[in-house]
Amino acid sequence: MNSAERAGQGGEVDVVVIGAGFAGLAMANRLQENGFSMQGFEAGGDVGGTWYWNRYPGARCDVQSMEYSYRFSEDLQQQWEWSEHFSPQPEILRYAGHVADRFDLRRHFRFHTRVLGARFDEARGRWIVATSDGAETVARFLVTAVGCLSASNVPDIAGLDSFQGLLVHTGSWPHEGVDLAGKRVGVIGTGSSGVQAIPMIAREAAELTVFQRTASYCVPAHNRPLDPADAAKIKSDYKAFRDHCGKQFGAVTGEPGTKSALEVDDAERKRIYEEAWARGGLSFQGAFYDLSYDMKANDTASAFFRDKIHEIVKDPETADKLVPKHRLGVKRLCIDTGYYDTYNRPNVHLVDLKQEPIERVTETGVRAGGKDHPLDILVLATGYDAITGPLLRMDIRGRGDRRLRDDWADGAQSYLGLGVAGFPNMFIVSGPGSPCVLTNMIYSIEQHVDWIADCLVHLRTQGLNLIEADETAQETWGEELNAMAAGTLLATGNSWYTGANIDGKPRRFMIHLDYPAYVGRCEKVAAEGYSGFTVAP
Ligand code: N01
Repeated sequence: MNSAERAGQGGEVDVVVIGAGFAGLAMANRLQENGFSMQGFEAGGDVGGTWYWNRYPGARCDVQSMEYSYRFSEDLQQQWEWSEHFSPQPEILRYAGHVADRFDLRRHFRFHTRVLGARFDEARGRWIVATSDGAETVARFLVTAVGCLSASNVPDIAGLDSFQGLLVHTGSWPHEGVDLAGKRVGVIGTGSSGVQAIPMIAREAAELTVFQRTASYCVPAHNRPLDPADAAKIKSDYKAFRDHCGKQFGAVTGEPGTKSALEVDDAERKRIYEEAWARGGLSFQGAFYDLSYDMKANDTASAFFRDKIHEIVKDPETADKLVPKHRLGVKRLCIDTGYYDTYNRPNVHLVDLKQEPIERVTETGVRAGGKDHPLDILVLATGYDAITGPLLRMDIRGRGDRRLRDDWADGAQSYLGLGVAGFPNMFIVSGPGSPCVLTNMIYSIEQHVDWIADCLVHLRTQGLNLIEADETAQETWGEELNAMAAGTLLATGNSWYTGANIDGKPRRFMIHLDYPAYVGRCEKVAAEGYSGFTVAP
């Protein structure tokens, strides 16, 4: 009988893991390797997390395939073959399934089962985890592996419920697909998801109306089949490649530029921007080293985008609307395939919500700026209640029945993004306060999972049963993060990074900006016998 079966019969497990995305799978693998019993829960019908849900047309990763994959098994990374430079969603989902099969991980999870809440029973020193199937599972440790972008943001737009056509969110796209052919489709939202979906939808739909509140900075992906020679080169010493990634700020390749945008003349600046554009991808932001903090340097990037958009988009009025009005770096760069060019199609219409705000959704479409836009399908590409959202949608209660929701009412607090004071024996994978969304997620997930597994082994070896972040260590960590983020565009902007995209959410930037330094800190904490945590028998 495996640990999942024991738990199903009211048994107790060492660890409950919430989520079977890349974090949950990696955690299950490490727990299994180390002989811990576990019960995993997953709301979806299978493994894959974000890649299970995000099946919208054009969904694709913006970190290159050879990097966006696990490094824990040399055989796996040698044998798995990616077909494209940036992997499409179906291939990443197949990869997750392959990993689950290969390491026999599915047996640890109960699918179609959502965790509703978890409470720490102080007297017993156990977590009691309540799930949507009505069951309660008892565990010594709780690991949340719920993802940072998994709680969809459905905006409070008047009349949304009254729409009689098909309403879909990119983050929960119907598995059977959506028949777009000959339909009038509307898309609200032009972040990464919208920017990927819009060109694909435009090809199939009869008419596509895009409702844009904020124009995004979009850089071409220049996606292509993966060159077997490039893959072979990386595989010839995959470890060295991974180690190199781990030394970068975001655990991804792409060296930042060595020049200031202001130290070169106009022609040279344009040449360097054009080169970055031709290379494509997120590394555009590093074309010059000072784009993120020197506003004059930043202005040169905005000017480049303005010219580029006007070069691509034939109608000058539409091009004007597509030119971002905020600074490059305030929001995440979008990586596109034919996004701007899509607006040259006769069946694509752009509504600038700053000029023509949405008044309401009606039974038959969207009314904006006094005009009705009839629609058969309305796509919400409106993003996520990021990082804290998936944690706070569950009712997590720690010591003395204190609720995580209350503790985080003014913003998240954590120690290392891994533990929270008052919530003993709970670990968060990619939590607020860690580098999480500013890294190659699979890379930083593995670091967290390894740290947690090593910690559990340490506790077991030392005969210890309790680990809990100290309030003071947590406060100091928060201060360190604030100091690190002070003045950066990312930390001050209106975006999901700061919580500004969700009405009523406290604005707090809780992302560590330097992955290698963060890893060093985690290692130091562990080497010091988990300094900043209380560990006890
Ligand atoms: O979400 P977003 P996303 N009325 O929050 C608009 C990752 N990701 O799903 O900016 C009208 O970025 C909102 O407008 P505004 C990636 O990290 C990666 O696109 O708030 N509009 C914005 O335009 C990414 O950053 C990949 O003014 C409303 C859009 O909806 C993150 O996920 C692919 C509105 C939301 O954009 C989130 O991306 C996809 C309203 N009431 C996602 N509410 C890749 O790997 C919101 N909006 C490539």
